[in-house]
Amino acid sequence: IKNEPIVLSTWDFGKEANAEAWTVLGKGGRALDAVEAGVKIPEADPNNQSVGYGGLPDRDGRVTLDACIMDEHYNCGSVMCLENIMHPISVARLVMEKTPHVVLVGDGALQFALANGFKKENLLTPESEKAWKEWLKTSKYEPIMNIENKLHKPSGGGAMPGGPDNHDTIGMIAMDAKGNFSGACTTSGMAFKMHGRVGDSPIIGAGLYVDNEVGAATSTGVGEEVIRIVGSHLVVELMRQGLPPGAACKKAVERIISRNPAKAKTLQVGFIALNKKGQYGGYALQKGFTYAVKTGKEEKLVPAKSIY
Ligand code: SD4
Repeated sequence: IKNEPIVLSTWDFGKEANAEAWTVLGKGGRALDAVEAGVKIPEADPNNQSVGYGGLPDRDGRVTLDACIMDEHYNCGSVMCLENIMHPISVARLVMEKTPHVVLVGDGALQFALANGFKKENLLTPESEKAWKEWLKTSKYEPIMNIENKLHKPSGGGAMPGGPDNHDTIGMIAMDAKGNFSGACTTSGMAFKMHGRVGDSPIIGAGLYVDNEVGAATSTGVGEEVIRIVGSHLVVELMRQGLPPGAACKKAVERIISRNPAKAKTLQVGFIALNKKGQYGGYALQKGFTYAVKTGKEEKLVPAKSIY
């Protein structure tokens, strides 16, 4: 069967990433290759202060990266707290394809990357270093979200400590012409986090889940809250039970609220999802979460519905 390929990704910068993914999907290529190629765009973009190169560092001034990838055969790979490597998603893919493991962390992940030809690079840009030094003056860790869209500046522009730029991750999910699904998720994590902190993004089931029988989901926002409910897996299971993607995302967001209503008001979490029919949707706790969609017929940014 020939399916209409489709790719979805988080935030405004998902648009450029989708365009790159399309260079694979549009030619009938594999969803796995598409999502890897797609998320490499923000990973290498120094103006994007929340993914890869140019990402905001942890509170010790170190840029530590989290990424995972999953294919149509339930294969998955992940790296956590990886430093000095421009494309953690490609290392995650190699963990999936070349090792008997799913996750490599920290120095082990770095050694594996270096042994496979990746180069050590400095990922802390002068802008991000400046933002960190600014943050050091108060050293207040406040993961408060982009309540307003206008506060959200995905393409650089002075991330405010604890402010709106504090968390953007690219999560990308795609279906190819064969009807196969894959997903990728990559981030420098919450700005000014404790050294060693890992969020939802590289955790299979939390930040990303792909089930070729059902569809795929990925998340962005305060990772701790997503991990608590194993968010992306929850969204996929809700779709398995028959909910459309948007409704499944909404239910996952409501689950976060039910766990701690007062806290949920102060932070952002967003999910996007795609099912076997090519239907898609997204939902967030707060206003201001957008996601990008591309098919052969359309290319757009969708402001996600939200609870608050
Ligand atoms: C994390 N979920 O490390 C990531 C951050 C994020 O938009 O999504 N930022 O918790």
